Amino acid sequence: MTAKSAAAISSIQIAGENSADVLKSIFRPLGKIVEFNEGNILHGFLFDKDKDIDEVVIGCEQTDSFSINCHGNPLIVENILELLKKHGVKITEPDAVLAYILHRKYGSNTIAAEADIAMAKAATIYGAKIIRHQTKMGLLQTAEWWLENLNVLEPDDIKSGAERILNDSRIADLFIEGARVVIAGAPNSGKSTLFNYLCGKDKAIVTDIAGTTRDWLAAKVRLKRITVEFFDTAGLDETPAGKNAVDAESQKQAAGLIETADLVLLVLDMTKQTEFRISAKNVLAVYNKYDLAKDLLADGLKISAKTGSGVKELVGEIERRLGVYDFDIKKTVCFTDRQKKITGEIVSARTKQQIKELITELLKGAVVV
Ligand SMILES: Nc1nc2c(ncn2[C@@H]2O[C@H](COP(=O)(O)OP(=O)(O)O)[C@@H](O)[C@H]2O)c(=O)[nH]1
Ligand SMILES: [Mg+2]
Repeated sequence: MTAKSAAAISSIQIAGENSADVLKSIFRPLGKIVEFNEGNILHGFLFDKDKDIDEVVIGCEQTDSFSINCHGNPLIVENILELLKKHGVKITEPDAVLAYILHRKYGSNTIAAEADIAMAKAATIYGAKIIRHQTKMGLLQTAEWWLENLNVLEPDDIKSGAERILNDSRIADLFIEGARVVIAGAPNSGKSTLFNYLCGKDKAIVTDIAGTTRDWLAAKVRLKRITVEFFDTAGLDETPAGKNAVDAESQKQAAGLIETADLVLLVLDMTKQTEFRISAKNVLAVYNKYDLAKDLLADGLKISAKTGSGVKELVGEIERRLGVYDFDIKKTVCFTDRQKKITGEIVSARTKQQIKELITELLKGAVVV
């Protein structure tokens, strides 16, 4: 379960109905606890014939799954894997072990099993709460209710319900995975200054020389409700594309980031009369250097990236624009690609029988790890 490199501790997961028997034949306990019962933690040695291989701590997680925590020297790990193989254990990928353990734990409640994996990766506590909600009410309850009432429900009601779920899932994803916000704009408009202010340290170099930021920088910042990864880009058109390979590449990278962003902050320099347009699906214009241009009247968000004034309002507006500001975390959503795919298929299903099969698949299909 741990990386194949040197570490203080490595963890090997063993699962399957004969696991306890295998462990009994290769483990010599040191402590008082010698039974491989659920919940026990055993301390002792793994041995091969009369030779000790390593001192280990074994966690008895379920009757048929255990974690062997050994020393993190790759050679020791290799020796333990060889020992296990000798006793008939098949070495497999962590995903396969996880799928086995989840199936044992949750049976055919696929949504609960998926939640177990997804919660561990959630970017914020709100994300984890959204996921947990789907295992009790939310998605589980909705799908079960559809199935039970299939005879009296109109297919269109289910289909529009599924469509709503997919729409809400897009926002839920921002809580679960975090959002990508790209800072774009003309050279010297203050993109790097804003980026530094938002991440609370001087990560990007700020100068008066246009074109200082060539490569993009990224930093994850916790806002009020979600985690946002901000990207400081080379200003578009900062250098004529094609002038040299590095400039052309940084233009390409900036364009690519803008395309995949959840939101683009377009930083405009209030002291200059330049027009700057950008085509992206979600753009928020930010008027910067307000401290130098207080008399100028401009509609919109006015900030000073240098002094930080207006940045708090900007953060609020970012969350509003992303739709997370007043999102109800008790909404029904999908939180895995598998769930989204099936829910999308429900939207375009033609018959009640198709809908029935898809809902059953949503509830009981195999977990994709
Ligand atoms: N007075 C003032 N200067 C700013 C502000 N934001 C940026 N600057 C200055 O504008 C120049 C360009 O800033 P920089 O962040 O490197 O711009 P970038 O090219 O868009 O990344 C630097 O000299 C900054 O100190 C601001 O809000 N007020
Ligand atoms: Mg810059």
